[in-house]
Amino acid sequence: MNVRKSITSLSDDEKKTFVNALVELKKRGKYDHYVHWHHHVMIPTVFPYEPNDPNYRNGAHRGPAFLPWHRAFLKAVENDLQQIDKSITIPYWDWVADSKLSDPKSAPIWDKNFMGGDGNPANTNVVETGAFSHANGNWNIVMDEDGPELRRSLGRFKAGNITIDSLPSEEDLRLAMSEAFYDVPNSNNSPFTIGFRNRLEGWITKRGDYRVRTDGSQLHNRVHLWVGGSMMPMTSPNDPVFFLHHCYVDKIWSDWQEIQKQNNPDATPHYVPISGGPKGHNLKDILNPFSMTVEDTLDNIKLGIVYEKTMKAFDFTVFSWRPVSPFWAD
Ligand SMILES: [Cu+2]
Repeated sequence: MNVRKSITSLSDDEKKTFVNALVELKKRGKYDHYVHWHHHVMIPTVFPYEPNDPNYRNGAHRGPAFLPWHRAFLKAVENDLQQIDKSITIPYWDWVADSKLSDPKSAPIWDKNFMGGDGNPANTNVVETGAFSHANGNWNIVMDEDGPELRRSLGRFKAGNITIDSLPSEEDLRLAMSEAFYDVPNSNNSPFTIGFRNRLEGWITKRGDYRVRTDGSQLHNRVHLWVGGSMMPMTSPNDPVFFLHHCYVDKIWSDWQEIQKQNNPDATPHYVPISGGPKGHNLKDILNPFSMTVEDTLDNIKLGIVYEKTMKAFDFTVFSWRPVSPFWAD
């Protein structure tokens, strides 16, 4: 069994092994494939008419397969890392814990001996510390894919009157954990599509739920924006923090599945749609470019993965579903 640990449980040696293995995958030309896979599966979303045409649904985002696709992705990358060192598992970044720090920018994840630090605002947000700084010579990003330098702008995202200066809070996580349904029709990214997947992906904003307190994108999406720089476009796996972020997203899903198994056993497999949904998002659909179906990803134990520090069902109040009506929300 592969135990995926919190980054706060890693020894200095484990951190070093993980970082070196990423650099080695980059050297071997493997790493850049990850960026292409993620980029490629997202391409249909560039069309403005995409939400209205079910044939143009993104295979990995804005729909139910968001969590399965990324679980398959993490597994593929972890297999490659283990070719370099068998002891490696992808660690997770508990950004809810970091949201409680007075300065999340100085959290251990951003140490120069681990993921490296913030970008330099005086130098177009280029990351200048750690193994993934371009100047260090080991982390060249393909020019067509947002390169060549890795960039970050921790907590400095601004668009119009929205600033993303905080990480998702424990309260935000509780809203997700208390969702009883995995997804609801139309399984899209509307702020009114209430359900675990859309909540965790981060599309349920203040507009769709009065219980959301912070402006703009939530949970998973919010973290991409908070890190900023290379984590913003479709090529976001260019920043290896992507994998630590998605590992935590996957852990949250795994914890939610466990809670649902206990509280809601009749609703197995705790996934929809079984069929008839958008292409690539149904239970038996293949998660391109992986040779796995949605169904194959649903049980992380079957994939040989367990998470350290599992959240317990009694840590969360599981509400029965209470509709948040769009009629008086906007
Ligand atoms: Cu993401």
